[in-house]
Amino acid sequence: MNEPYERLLYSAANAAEVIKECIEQDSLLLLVCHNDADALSACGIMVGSLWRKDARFLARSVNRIDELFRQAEEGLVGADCIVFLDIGSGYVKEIHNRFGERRVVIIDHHQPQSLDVPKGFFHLNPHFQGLDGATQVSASGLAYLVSRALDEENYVYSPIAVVGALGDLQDKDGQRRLRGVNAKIVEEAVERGLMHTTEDLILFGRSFRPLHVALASTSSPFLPGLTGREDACYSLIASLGIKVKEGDAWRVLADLTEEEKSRLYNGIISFLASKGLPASSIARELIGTVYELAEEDRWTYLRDAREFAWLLNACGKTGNAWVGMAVAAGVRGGLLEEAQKLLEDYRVQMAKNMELITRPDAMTSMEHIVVINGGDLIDERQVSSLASLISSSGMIPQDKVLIAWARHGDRIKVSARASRSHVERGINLGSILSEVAGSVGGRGGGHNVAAGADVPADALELFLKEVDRRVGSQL
Ligand SMILES: [Mn+2]
Repeated sequence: MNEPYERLLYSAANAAEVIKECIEQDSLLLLVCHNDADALSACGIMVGSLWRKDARFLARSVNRIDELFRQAEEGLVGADCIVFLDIGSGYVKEIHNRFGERRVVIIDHHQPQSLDVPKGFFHLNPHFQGLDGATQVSASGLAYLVSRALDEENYVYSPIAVVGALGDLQDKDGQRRLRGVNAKIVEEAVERGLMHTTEDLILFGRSFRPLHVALASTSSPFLPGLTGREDACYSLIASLGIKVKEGDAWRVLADLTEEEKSRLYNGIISFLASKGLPASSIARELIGTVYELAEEDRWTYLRDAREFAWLLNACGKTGNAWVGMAVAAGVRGGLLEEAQKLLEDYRVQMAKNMELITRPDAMTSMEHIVVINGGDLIDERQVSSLASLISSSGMIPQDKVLIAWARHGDRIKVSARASRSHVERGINLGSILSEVAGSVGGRGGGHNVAAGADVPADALELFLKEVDRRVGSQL
């Protein structure tokens, strides 16, 4: 990996040069990102880095890149230099058509639409160095490499890069831990004393939250019947004969003996199996590396990196992206309290969504895909998080690709997830969704394992049939 990594660093340094020039010329920079945890982490890292340089900039998150294109057509985008984060690699031509006159930096890890980079553009994407953007590095990792090239002191953002990668589920490959470029960033964060890592059960808050609360907070994997249900978690733990208190003090996961941990683990598995869930695939998701942010207070939702990612998602998917961006950039105090409230509401909302979509009529099984019909019941901004949850909770058959959708006006937002074994057998969801969406008048793209699309509502049936057929033929 070393040589591609060196080349990636070189490319990141070049991206930093372009941004540095913009800052030195006192140009107005515009940061544009998507609305998920990785995007907000990437943008937060860049916001923090630009603050430190006293640069003039605006930052905004968009649900779809078309929002920005529409504003550009109305002459409402005034910046001299535009930096795209976690978005843009699939739209190089469109971006060039609208912003060809300006300086543009694209920092993204989605599959690039083409290898050509227009003049005046800078395009940082790990696929150019032969690195897999789905597992090796996320947009926040790339933004971090750029920010480090801007200023050594920006190492303080290394934990945020880890948060973003976990938000994009880059830790999923049989074992739940980060690899590749992500692992290098983890190493750096650990060396600087900003992060602790441990191999353990992946409960949110293993070292500081009462056991039953930690289990109820755990949402990656999502544990149906347990996530969001402290009462159920308490009774499960008690029924396993595990003491929840030592004297007056609540016990935390880290206090448990190995024997107690395995009793807990097996207890969770039998609980899920008793609900008819494919417990063994969920079980695999429950063990791995836990990433803790050493400098965050223990009472916050920022201490556990996976939970931090959830908090950012909660901000982004409820129309409060700016709150998440600010927290990722380092703002605390009242804004953090607001973000934590958003996460609490979001957890409840997602638990409700999970109940809605696991009703038999909400799921349709086709030959190679399972379709989750969100209809008007699910907020379109939450479709992709929901798809990730369902795929991580192992609730659908492993041999099928998951497609979830929800309506917004006369459009349909689609989100798709495949397993690693699909990819090994040749599936590339990014290209399938891009081509099929394009053929029915929509647009789509993404990674081999995870992709999204936006299509006209009246083309939904045709779209699903064609995706099913394409998945079959790629297999
Ligand atoms: Mn991303």
